[in-house]
Amino acid sequence: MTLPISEDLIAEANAREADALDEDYAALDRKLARGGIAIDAIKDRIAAFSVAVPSWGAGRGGTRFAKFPIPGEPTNIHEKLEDCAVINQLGRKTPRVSPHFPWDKVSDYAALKDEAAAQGLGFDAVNSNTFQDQPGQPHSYASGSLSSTDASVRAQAVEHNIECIEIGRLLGSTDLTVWVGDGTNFPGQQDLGRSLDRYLDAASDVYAALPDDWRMLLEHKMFEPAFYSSVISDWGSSILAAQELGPKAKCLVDLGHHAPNTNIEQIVARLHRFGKLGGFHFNDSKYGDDDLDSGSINPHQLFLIFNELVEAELNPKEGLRPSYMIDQSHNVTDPIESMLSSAEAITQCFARALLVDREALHAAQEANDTMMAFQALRRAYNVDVGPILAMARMEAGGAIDVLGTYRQSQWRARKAQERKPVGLGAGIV
Ligand SMILES: [Mn+2]
Repeated sequence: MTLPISEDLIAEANAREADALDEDYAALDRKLARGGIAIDAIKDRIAAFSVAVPSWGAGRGGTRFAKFPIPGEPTNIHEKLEDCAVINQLGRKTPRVSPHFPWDKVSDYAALKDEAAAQGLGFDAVNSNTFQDQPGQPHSYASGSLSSTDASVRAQAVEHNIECIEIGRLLGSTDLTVWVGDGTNFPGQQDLGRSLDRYLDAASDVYAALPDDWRMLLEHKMFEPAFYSSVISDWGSSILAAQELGPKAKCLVDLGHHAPNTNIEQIVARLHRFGKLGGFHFNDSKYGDDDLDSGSINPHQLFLIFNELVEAELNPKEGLRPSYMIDQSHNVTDPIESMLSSAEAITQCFARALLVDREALHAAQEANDTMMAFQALRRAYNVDVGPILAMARMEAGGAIDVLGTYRQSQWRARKAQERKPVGLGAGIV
């Protein structure tokens, strides 16, 4: 395996931080032990936790107004894999990359799988794209894809999704994530019932092509690019569609795809209750589908979501295997830094959820002791779990100070010399 950052550089950086980490870890060990929690058991859970990164997240995103590329930005899947390898080498939390087609198309997928493996990476869910037209494509998705009124457009969208499954099999994926931009901008533009019928009919053709061990993850989104209605607009539409399609269809929750102030943790609990919780796209938002860095705006919500996931683990339903991915648009930061910071924020929330005294929480809930139930969550949320994450990372070969070590590596400056510049294309991603 050839990892991109010098192991000596990581070791030297870690040597400067190791004493302070040992002290902090020992102090946290004593604090947690008073509450009957073994810090090493939490560290083992953290060591086993991972979240995928999206191939498209390795590049600068953009808003609908502009994109401002940075020197050294990756321009193809091979360069994106290199950057994802940096993220995983330093952070040790992101060993899988979620590819997107046709953006990541290559001629030899077996070779791409080997190329990733040589850098310590595997592939996560494959993402289909029927929300934009490609050069030479016979039919346009301008009026929808899986829900189009035109049977030949629906057939083309089905065929693309099946092609994504075929590619995913070569890459070692076992999930197909389907998000469609289908919807309307005007009342009356489409029949709201019939458009869902058409979607379900086409989606069932995709479902029928799933291998036995695959899942189809349905990603709902309330608005954008359509602003009056979306065909799979919310978790209600999503779970109804997943129930109709069959047991391999699950719901994927993108944190930004809801109305402001929606109680997402409750949606998580509901989806789990009916065995339909398939996975997450992590990001954060202030107003809409902002795709800001995970935990940057509302880390408490992220903690509450992980609290439900830990509850779900304790009360499993058939097939609980949530898939985790970061789905963000990095408009003003180096994407490597954003994904390092985001993977850390996500893992912190998982660690805090593991620290919740479940016995005390459940007892307080049963006794209707509102304040003590709340305090059971609050105590865990207030713990600085940084030393646990850093220790797990260092033991796995990563950097204690991920951002500091990344900057010392001069990775982006070196790539700016080697890689061709990115064009100034505008566009939301
Ligand atoms: Mn998403």
